[in-house]
Amino acid sequence: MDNSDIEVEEDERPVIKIPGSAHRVILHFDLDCFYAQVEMIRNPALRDVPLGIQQKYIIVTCNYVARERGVTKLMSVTDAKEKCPELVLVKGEDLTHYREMSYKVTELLLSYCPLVERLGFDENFVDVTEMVEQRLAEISETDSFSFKGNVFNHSSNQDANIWLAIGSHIAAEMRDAIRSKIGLTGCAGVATNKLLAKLVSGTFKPNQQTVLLQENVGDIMGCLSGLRKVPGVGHQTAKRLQALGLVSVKDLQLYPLGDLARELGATTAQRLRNLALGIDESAVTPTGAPQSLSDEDSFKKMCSVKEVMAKIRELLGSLVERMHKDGRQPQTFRLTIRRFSATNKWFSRESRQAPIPGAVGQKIVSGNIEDAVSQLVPLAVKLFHKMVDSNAAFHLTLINVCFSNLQSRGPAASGKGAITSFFTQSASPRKSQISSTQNQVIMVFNATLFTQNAGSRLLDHQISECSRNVPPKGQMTCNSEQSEENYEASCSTEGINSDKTKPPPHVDPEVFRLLPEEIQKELLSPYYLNSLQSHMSKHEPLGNDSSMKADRSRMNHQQPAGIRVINEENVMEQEKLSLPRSSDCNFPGNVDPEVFSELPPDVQKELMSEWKQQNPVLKTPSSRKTGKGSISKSKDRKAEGRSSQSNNLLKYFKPG
Ligand code: DCP
Ligand code: MG
Ligand code: MG
Repeated sequence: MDNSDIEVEEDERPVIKIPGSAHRVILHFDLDCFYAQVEMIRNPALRDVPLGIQQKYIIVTCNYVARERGVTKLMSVTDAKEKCPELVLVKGEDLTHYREMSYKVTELLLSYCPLVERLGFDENFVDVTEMVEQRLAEISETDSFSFKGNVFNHSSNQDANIWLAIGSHIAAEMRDAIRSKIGLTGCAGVATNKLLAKLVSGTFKPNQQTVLLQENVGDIMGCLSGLRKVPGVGHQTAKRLQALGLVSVKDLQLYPLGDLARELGATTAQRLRNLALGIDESAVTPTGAPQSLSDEDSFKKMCSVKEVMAKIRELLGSLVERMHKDGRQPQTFRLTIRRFSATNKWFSRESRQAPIPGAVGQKIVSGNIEDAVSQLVPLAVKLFHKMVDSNAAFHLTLINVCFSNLQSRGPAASGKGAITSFFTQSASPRKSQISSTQNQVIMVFNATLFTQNAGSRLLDHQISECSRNVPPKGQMTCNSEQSEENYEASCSTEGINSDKTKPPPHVDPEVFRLLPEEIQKELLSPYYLNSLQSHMSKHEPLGNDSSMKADRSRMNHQQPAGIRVINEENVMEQEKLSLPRSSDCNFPGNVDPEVFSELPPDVQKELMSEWKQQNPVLKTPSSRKTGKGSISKSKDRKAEGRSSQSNNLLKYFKPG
């Protein structure tokens, strides 16, 4: 769309014509005071008292009784107590029950319609277009249609949009089911796209629903108090727009698109313009099982190895339990730390990863939790020492443990790794637990620490937006699935292409969507795709073992290609490091040789024998040529990365 699609009326309110999207019916659900509702279900005595959910020193949410008394979300505990001395506080740092309830809601919605996309813990988008079409086909022309619930800015002379009217009935049925089957109330928005459905769902709260008619799109966009209120416009983008003198949504609607394109690039300019106009063609993308599971905790100061080990053990305890319930076998373990930094408080994460010995992985799968944890702790500590010189003083503010590269184990277990297995997770006594997207975000984020171009700065921001779940004071446990933050990724906004842009093969779509446009483009360029293809075929394992191939395709599906690239680089490092190797057994691509060399001998032996038995997942020619040293390595590197483009791409994936 360009300026010609906007007609400016005399009062300068743009009339928006949206091609082709009028018949999509998208619902957005947002549960009421979610954590507080869960606690009220767990303890009905809390229903009628003002209730605040506390994480560290912040009230992350409060029930509507407390809201009536002036308590607001994200208020400090001190302020909240001042406003409402009788406020009852419940600790909300263990997310287990919230997660369980959250997945129950998604599961229930999925029983109506397959197109359900989670957004944070308490929100879901549902594309009910097909359901509406079916109902429409079943009704006779004489049936009259009314809207269920509220209609935004409704006036009596408006034509009823039959599609949205049916959508409002479906939304009401779904909300009824969520209330009667799970016991939770919530709001719903009914509109023609995700952006508008999300915007309108919160207009009447709590426990209500609202339809947005196409003719009121301009009204709802005009109601937003600033650009930052547009879902998808993050802090950084709002700042860039402000530098151009654009503060209100209307400013952005009316700013010449050509000028905006000159400042921000054509794609970003168009996307932002569309957002300001309420146009969002992104699809409701069904949420699958997480591609990684992790757990983390943040704290003010951790400065001894003893404390670090204790924290790692504690985090691993609950993570291994969750992994066991998931049913898949993790292949890779990653440790992430955050050092204290006065200037860059939230974004200075570093991580190292290592393969998990099969025997340990199997212990996780079979539920031998204690043993698995005991064997993982030394691995984690080795990774820790790779990042931190414990002879010198150190100051950590966060530790994250993560399992990735999750492999389903045969048909019997394959269903367990599906999303349904996340609906039934039972209690485990941990604070913040993170899955899927956030981890991928962290992984990409680590890459950005080492690059200094505009693209990576934007990416830093995208990630900061996605991780913006830690309050300014830094006291709060980091929750992974926060809705507002994730919306940017979910709606493919903030410098991200539309969902329609397909990632290249072997690139995780979620990670892809988070990349800056320049990088997306580079990854999609024929040059890169060709080099990727020849690269992949170079590393195909020999032979025709179909089971191996199946495994590998699963791995590729679960692990972004970039990570694979990292690992290959690490393998190449072997020669320089002259690390242990066997002439007939090569390290698979995901092995960090330095970490390998520091593993306990029995674990090393176990891994070596495993690799001997299997073909390595990814063979790197240079790692086989012992004795040729760095010359052959650099030759190999040159040959592999002759394309400067693919070389450029590597830097975005290089680990810390
Ligand atoms: N949450 C959090 N930290 C934040 C924001 C939210 O831990 N910075 C948690 C607590 C909320 C839940 O996420 O219960 C959902 O967030 P919402 O913004 O949807 O808020 P609520 O559901 O609590 O209230 P509302 O009725 O306004 O939707
Ligand atoms: Mg919400
Ligand atoms: Mg909510």
